[in-house]
Amino acid sequence: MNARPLSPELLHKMDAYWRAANYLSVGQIYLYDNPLLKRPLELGDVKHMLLGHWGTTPGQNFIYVHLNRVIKKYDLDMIYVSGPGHGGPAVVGNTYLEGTYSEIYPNVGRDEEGLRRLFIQFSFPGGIPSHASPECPGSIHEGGELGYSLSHSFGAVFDNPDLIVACVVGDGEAETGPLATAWHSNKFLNPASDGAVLPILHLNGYKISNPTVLARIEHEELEQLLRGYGWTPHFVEGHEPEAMHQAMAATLDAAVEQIRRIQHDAREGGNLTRPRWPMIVLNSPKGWTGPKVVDGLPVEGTFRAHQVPLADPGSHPGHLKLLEEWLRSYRPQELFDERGRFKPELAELAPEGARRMGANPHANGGMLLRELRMPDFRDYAENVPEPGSPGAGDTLALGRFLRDVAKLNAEQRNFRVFGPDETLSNRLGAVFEATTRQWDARTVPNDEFLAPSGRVLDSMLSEHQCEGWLEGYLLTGRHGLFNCYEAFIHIIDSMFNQHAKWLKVTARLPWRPKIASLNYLLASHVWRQDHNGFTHQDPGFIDNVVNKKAQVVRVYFPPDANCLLSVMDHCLRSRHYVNVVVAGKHPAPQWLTMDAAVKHCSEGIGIWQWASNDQGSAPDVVMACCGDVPTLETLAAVSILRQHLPELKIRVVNVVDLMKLQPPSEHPHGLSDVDFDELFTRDKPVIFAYHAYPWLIHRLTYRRTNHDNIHVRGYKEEGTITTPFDMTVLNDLDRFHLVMDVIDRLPQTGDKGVYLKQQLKDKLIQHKQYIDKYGQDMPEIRNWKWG
Ligand SMILES: Cc1ncc(C[n+]2csc(CCOP(=O)(O)OP(=O)(O)O)c2C)c(N)n1
Ligand SMILES: [Mg+2]
Repeated sequence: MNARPLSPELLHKMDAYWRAANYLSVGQIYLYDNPLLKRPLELGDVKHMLLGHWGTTPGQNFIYVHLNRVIKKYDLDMIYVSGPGHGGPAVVGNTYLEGTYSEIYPNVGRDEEGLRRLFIQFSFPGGIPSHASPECPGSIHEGGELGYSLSHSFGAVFDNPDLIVACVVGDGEAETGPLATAWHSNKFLNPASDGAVLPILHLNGYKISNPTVLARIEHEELEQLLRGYGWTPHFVEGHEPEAMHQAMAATLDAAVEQIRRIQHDAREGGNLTRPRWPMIVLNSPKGWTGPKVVDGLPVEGTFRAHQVPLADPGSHPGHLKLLEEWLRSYRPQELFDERGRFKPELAELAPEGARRMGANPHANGGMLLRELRMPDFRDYAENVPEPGSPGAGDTLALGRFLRDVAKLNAEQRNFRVFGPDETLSNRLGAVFEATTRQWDARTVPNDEFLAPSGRVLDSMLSEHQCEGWLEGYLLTGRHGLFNCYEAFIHIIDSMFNQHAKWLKVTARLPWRPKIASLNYLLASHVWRQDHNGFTHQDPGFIDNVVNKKAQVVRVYFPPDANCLLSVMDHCLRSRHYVNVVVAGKHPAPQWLTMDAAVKHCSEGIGIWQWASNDQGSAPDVVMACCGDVPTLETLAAVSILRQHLPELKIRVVNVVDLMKLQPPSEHPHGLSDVDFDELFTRDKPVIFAYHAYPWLIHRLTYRRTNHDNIHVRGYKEEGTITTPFDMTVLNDLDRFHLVMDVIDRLPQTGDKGVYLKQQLKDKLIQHKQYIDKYGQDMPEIRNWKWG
């Protein structure tokens, strides 16, 4: 390794570039006016509210300047992921210096007025957030919620063989579960057909007010830890700028050359043995180059540098002086000319055109998005000669469709299926007829479907990784699906939140074209956890999802396989949403032919006329259902009612698209009040059997005319290892309870109703006795058929 690769001149310029980025960063945090310090700093030049994070920023500026050098030297296709994204001033400042910022936001031009605007807008009402937010060119990762940088980076490089993601990992961020597990991503990367991630662990020693664990273990332990995760760590340590520039440059050269060698060996030499990819540990002071001591307390190189080191120049005259000294220490007059233009001899250090990290199209995935080649989902239809025909399992049919989506897009390499070891369990196994699981660690003879490349990434038991990889994959312009047990998708509640926020904000940025939707398939759901029981019974993810902006979220409950196919076809074609699809994997009755399913799913909600008998008159009761198991129980309840109380007029309404229930003012899918009243009536009892927690239905319908008459049954946290039917009984969602609910609300059922109710109560006791004795549901339940 050449220990001093930088000529004195280049070193001098790079240091000046770094000073410029640092100057812009401090300017963003503090300055309201006087952007070039042409006159002495006054209190009026300083913002009233001082917000932002200085601590991480100079280190990230240092990294960015050095990445620019290697991009130019090696003509790299590289993007930057800022794990500690609160260092927003760094990415904003650097994209400004390289010119991309002003190209997107011409209002923030490359002159004195532009600088003033750049400074004011930061953390200012009506301006930009203080993170590597969607507004920032070149960002695919806001980094507000720490932990996902490395998974996002790997998602970005799958199937992008020429791309390198430089991923800055905060040493505090590295303590989070998602980040800790993400080091293992290197076992899933194919050096021939994927790109590379260069992690840069930013070991600045501190978080907000604590040291970091990785900074307080021995050097040897840290090195062993990273080696144990399969990386080759290179350490760059110190604080003296000149030595650090040389060390960083030498190390980056070595890392890039190592990446190139690995890729060459794999691509030209066919060597797909798992490589030990390089990574960098940058051990530099937190708040490097900032104030050393403030009010008698050390700041640079301590946790006190995390946010705004000089917090209150208004009431501390000394702080104003320190701030001016700090800003002037970067010698702005050497960096910007009289008019505020970045000096050309420095500006030329940045890469050009799309090689600039702020302009790289991979960081604006919608620009690269290509449509999926889709098979005709109707070709995978289940044959449904009559409602209630047996089906082998809804996800089974979907698996065949996904198999062919994978096959048709194998050449484009832009579709992947993700899952935490559950693709087979969720009964999507058909995909393995067309592809394999991508896995670059060792294999032994009995392994199944593992190969160095494949469309499925489901061999790591980490919902965080699945989510992070998929998000990174989507954000860089590709398509995918996350299949997961319903209960455990909660693990990524918070990651979903962040992605939904990203989608909301980017939807109104005209320079960011839309990306493919994030599709969840939640199979193995609450009602069928026969052998797993209570721990696996939790449909609450949906409640979290509907909190997010209506433009972004969609929730679907296809009641059978043909509906599932139709819904998933729609989801895979859609853009910029989060689609949640809940489906069953067990053998279950099928209700709709493909033609009927397409119509029903297009409408999202509708009367099932074949199951209703209120044609030509007002119904006495509306039996609504949403979800495969609630639909089954509702239809079984209807058949009991039809047999015992034939004079009752019953309307069956099935809901596929949950968002239809909301008013159109709340969700773009919402039914108009007129349409809602037509379906659910203005005054008749509605017995609503719902897949998940019942109160969500109330929340969605509380403004509807007939809300007071809507009576919802759903999961009420009663569960255990028991029979499928008993699960519904435990939660009062079973057919018998549904019938009793009707009788209770219809006085006209009179004595006939009272007698029927008594029989059903007896039935429930009989059911309990039967399952206790035989360990399965009664034959009349197991063999029940519609019609
Ligand atoms: C998941 C999560 N937990 C807590 C926080 C609050 N927080 C913001 S910055 C920070 C410290 C980050 O430390 P580090 O990753 O080392 O970043 P740096 O030192 O570069 O600022 C914390 C705890 C957060 N943003 N995200
Ligand atoms: Mg830190």
